[in-house]
Amino acid sequence: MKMGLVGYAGSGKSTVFEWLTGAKPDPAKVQQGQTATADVPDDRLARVAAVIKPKKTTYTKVTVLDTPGLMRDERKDNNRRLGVIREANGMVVVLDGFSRTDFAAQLRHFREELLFADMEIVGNRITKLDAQLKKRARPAKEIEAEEAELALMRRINAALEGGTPASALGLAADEEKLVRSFQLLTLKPEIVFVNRGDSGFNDPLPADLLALAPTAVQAPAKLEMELAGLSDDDRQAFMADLGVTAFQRGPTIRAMFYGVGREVFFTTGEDECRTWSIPKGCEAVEAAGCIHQDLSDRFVRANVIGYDDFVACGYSEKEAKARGLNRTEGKTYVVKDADIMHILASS
Ligand SMILES: Nc1nc2c(ncn2[C@@H]2O[C@H](COP(=O)(O)OP(=O)(O)OP(=O)(O)O)[C@@H](O)[C@H]2O)c(=O)[nH]1
Ligand SMILES: [Mg+2]
Repeated sequence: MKMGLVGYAGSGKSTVFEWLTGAKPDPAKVQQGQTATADVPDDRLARVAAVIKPKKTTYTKVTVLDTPGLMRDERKDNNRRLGVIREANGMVVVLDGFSRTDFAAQLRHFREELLFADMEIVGNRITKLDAQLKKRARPAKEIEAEEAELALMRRINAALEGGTPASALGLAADEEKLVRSFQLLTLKPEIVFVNRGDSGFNDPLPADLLALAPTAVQAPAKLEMELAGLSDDDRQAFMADLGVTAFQRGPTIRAMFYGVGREVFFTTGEDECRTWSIPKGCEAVEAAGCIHQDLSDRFVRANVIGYDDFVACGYSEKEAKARGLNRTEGKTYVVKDADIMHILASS
């Protein structure tokens, strides 16, 4: 699960990168992008582990990608800069909330950059397909496939030109497959993060921003890093002074993770308790593949306990079994967030 931090130059992406991952970005590697990971905190897993006391507790991670910022006045290089996030599964749009107050305008402009970048890619593809279709004496099947792709590309292009992201077209599964290799930016799930300064972080986000991005979140990234570096006593005093009631780093990582359509399931045992990242609403056989491809290929069934049932049974599998709350599910079972799963595979 890779999330790209994107935004205009100086909006604080590299600061947010360090805040989230604890890793300092290397200024020499800014142009090609750099990654580090962060655990996705989960109180539910912490509670499970506190009772089961496994040898190891493992939180699923997100990989965070720092990218070069876009230029406001010199757009020429922006498509290359945006290219760095094409391989990411989702993006975090970092808005400057410490030196500017025009959050909605920043987001609107940034989304236009995404539209322009996709239009260039789709436009190039249309030109290429047009040229290819002029060549004669080829198998009818090949021509048919190219015509279908061309029609789809024209539809996407018309949407982009009208200011509509490709994600709003509701592409069918086969259409999405057809365009997957182009890694269109406006198809990527997005979450908006307002990088606040030393004040204003307790204010609600403005309505015009929420109208554009209802799941937007905010935090004072730099301030939290500075506070984290203080002694306990100093930290408490400064937090009280500044009005920081709780650190937002953990909730922000969770918002990023859930905001782009991920969920988790749990595996539990004396050796290890852990969360596994899955796409929201996936089937048991796909979830099994998130642990290991083999488990998916040789999937037989899954034993599942819903998280609330597990809690009601005192985090005991035995008790869940005794109460008939340990269900046997097949390949197509739709996994719920925080399900406790044991996957059985054939040997
Ligand atoms: N006061 C304040 N300054 C910040 C904050 N976040 C970043 N800055 C400052 O803003 C400047 C740019 O921050 P970066 O994190 O390097 O921004 P960036 O988005 O990575 O910039 P590019 O890589 O050039 O696109 C630095 O001088 C930071 O110290 C913040 O929350 N508060
Ligand atoms: Mg940077």
